Amino acid sequence: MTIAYLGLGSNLNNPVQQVSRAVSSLKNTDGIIVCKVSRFYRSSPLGPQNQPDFINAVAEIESALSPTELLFALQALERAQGRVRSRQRWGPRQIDLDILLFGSEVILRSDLQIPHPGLSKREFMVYPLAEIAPDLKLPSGVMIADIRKQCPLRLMTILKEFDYAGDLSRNL
Ligand code: ROI
Repeated sequence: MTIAYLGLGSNLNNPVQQVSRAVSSLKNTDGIIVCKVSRFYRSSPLGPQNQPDFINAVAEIESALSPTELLFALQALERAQGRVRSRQRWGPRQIDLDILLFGSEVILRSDLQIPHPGLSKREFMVYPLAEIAPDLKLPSGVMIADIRKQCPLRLMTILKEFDYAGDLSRNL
């Protein structure tokens, strides 16, 4: 079993419900145990601005699946949840499930890069990850807490009413 961190995001068709549904689907997936889920964060879109705000969260899982098997499982969940891949780069999406970290593995393939290449720069990944794993060290040896210090918060708010993480909320 490997501890992995997943980024969840949605900005279409009731994003809060979409992210909640993705958490439920992950819980029902063989080979995945969901250990923790961050609070939900509302963030302004990275990329084209003519799209709705996103709801983002990060989940900590235990994976019995290999990185490739996990990638395929996440893609199947995205499809089951009605994600249609559009041609617009960085356009709106109903659900997006990304592998941020997989143990201490570093994978640089054309179809899969771990750690997620945007991880250190995207506040909507960094803050929820630091919330549920404050002592986490990345494969590079850098601490998530130090990345968070370097990562501007921009326009991000926490949705209090979707506080899955209970007393972990002290971390922000
Ligand atoms: N912007 C935000 N704020 N959150 C996301 O999850 C997100 N995902 C994306 C793009 C379109 C790059 N922008 C995003 O894929």
